[in-house]
Amino acid sequence: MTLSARMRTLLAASPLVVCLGVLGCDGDGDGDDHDDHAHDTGESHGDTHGETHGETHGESDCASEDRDDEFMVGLSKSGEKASVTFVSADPAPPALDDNTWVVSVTDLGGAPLNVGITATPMMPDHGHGTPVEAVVTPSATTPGEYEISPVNLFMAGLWEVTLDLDLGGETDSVVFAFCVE
Ligand SMILES: [Cu+2]
Repeated sequence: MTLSARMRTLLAASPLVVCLGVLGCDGDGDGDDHDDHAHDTGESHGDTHGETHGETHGESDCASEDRDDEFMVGLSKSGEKASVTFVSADPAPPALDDNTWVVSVTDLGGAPLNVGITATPMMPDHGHGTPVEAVVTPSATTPGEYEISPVNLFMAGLWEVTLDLDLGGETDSVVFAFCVE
């Protein structure tokens, strides 16, 4: 028996190879739908948000970025003790350079919290932040509401903005992620 003949015999005898061959021939046939659907369920949430955004149709990096939050008034992140919710953003959605955000901070039950906030923008893919310090100003009229400005996102790409909360003896933090271009 020649070497190649032995290889063919081994390949033909292997269920794995036969199975791969069948799948390969089947390609995108309907037979696989059950498994694929189960795998995709987790990701479809993000896609749904993306579609409501509507305007990103091009080939830009942000269009293919899936680690970012889709901005909307009411976008909210919860830590272990507090929730932070967007009241407004200028510009909206957040964009390159200086941004002014107004957020509402509550406990997990929705009651306004009096907190200290430190905003720290970082670009996770580049490992740098911004030298521009955001100033946090409590609203004079609305408990739990704070203006954060400037949130300086000076480079195109994905930014993660961590809001560290000083709850008076306790701390918490939330992260908002936006891709700007
Ligand atoms: Cu960068």
